[in-house]
Amino acid sequence: VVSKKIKQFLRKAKPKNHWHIHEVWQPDTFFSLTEKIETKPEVFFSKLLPFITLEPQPYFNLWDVLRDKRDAKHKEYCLKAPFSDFKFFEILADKLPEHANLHFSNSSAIRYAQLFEYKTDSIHCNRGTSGIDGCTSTAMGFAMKAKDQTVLVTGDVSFFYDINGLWNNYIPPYTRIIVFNNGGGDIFKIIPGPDSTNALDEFILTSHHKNAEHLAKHFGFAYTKVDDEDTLSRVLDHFFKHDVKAKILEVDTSAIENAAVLKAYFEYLK
Ligand SMILES: Cc1ncc(C[n+]2csc(CCOP(=O)(O)OP(=O)(O)O)c2C)c(N)n1
Repeated sequence: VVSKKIKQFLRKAKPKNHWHIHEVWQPDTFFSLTEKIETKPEVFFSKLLPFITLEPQPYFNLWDVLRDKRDAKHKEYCLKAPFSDFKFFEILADKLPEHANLHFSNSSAIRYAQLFEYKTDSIHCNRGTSGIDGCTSTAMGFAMKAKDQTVLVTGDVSFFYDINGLWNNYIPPYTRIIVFNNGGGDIFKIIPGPDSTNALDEFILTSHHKNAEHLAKHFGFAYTKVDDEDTLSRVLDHFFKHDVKAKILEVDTSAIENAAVLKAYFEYLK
């Protein structure tokens, strides 16, 4: 569970029962675990299904109506959202091919990612300790062994931090990396706390003006940079197609108040 708000909501809700279904690992994330079910979810549900009716219950309908309302607001906001990290994730969800293995880095990448739906189910992120170290290495290791294309979507600081992950002679040419460069660790403008200190820019956000162009060349990747919505859409129409080289696309949103666009989104949903 990535969202702290959802985690807190479920903890406060104090459910009467919480069953965790997994072969080996049943953490008590919501402080209310009542049953550890040591099997695969598909085995559990195949045994459960014959005993239950799938007619919608009032509780389901309650959430279903809320979700419809949220979906409508989400669509409205997307229509008017300016070019930004938020907009990039919206466009990505639309353009990403069906069979991609999608890897997200920490931290705003995986958070934005959760606001949209993708055509693929192969979605990965390290949320153990939520490190920005290793996101690229993990994705490149995965890419080497995967049959289908691997696509890493990463923030700029995570990308520069784990740059040695590209020092690998076996990265398949259909591998794709998208760096959304918002000029620092923008997550610290999004989460409450750091945004109220005057040390934010230099010591927490670590603002910078670097880009990935020379690193892309150094590691033998093709490189494209975009900083507006129309070009981004056009580039993404071809970006995932097979080619002779692995590619890096840099989406430059460093001149934009990305955190404000995201905060306005959550306000709009209320
Ligand atoms: C190894 C490690 N060091 C520091 C952090 C703290 N941290 C979390 S997110 C982040 C900044 C990430 O910035 P970026 O990759 O540009 O993405 P964004 O802020 O847009 O999410 C940092 C430094 C961490 N998670 N892991």
